[in-house]
Amino acid sequence: MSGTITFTMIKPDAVEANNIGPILSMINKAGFRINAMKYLKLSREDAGKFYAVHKERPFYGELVDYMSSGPIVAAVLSKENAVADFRKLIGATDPTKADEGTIRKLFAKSIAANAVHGSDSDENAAIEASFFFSSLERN
Ligand code: IDP
Ligand code: MG
Repeated sequence: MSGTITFTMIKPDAVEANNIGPILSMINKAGFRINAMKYLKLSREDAGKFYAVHKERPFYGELVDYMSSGPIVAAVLSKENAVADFRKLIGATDPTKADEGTIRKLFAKSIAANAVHGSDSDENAAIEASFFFSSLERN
């Protein structure tokens, strides 16, 4: 692996809309390598654990319901400056505020169903990657 890592999920709305391919293509074209990847459906309990940092926020229940509503793709990505560059590629949380050409601007349905997750720090990228993948599964 070269560079630093970030963690992403293609969320249920984007999987449902058949946008796994176009989103992975944008990720690769932006220079990220895929070091690990899996397709799965989160249980409500696991979605709650993943987003535990948000449990006091008003949208927590909605977020957990949504993230366990259908299959997702989880992946570990690497690139120089991976966390910040990936946040730039995905755009703002609210797709109506996301820059033109970003993944959320192109594919998100709403502020909750916003197509993709991206880690917000190197520390959280490591925690989130290990939530889904053991070191043996990462290349
Ligand atoms: P981020 O995904 O851009 O880092 P966060 O503030 O960490 O945004 O929120 C985590 C996720 O919670 C968002 O991606 C989105 O799916 C959901 N979310 C954030 N704000 C709202 C809201 O105001 N209403 C409903 N869902 C929200
Ligand atoms: Mg976040």
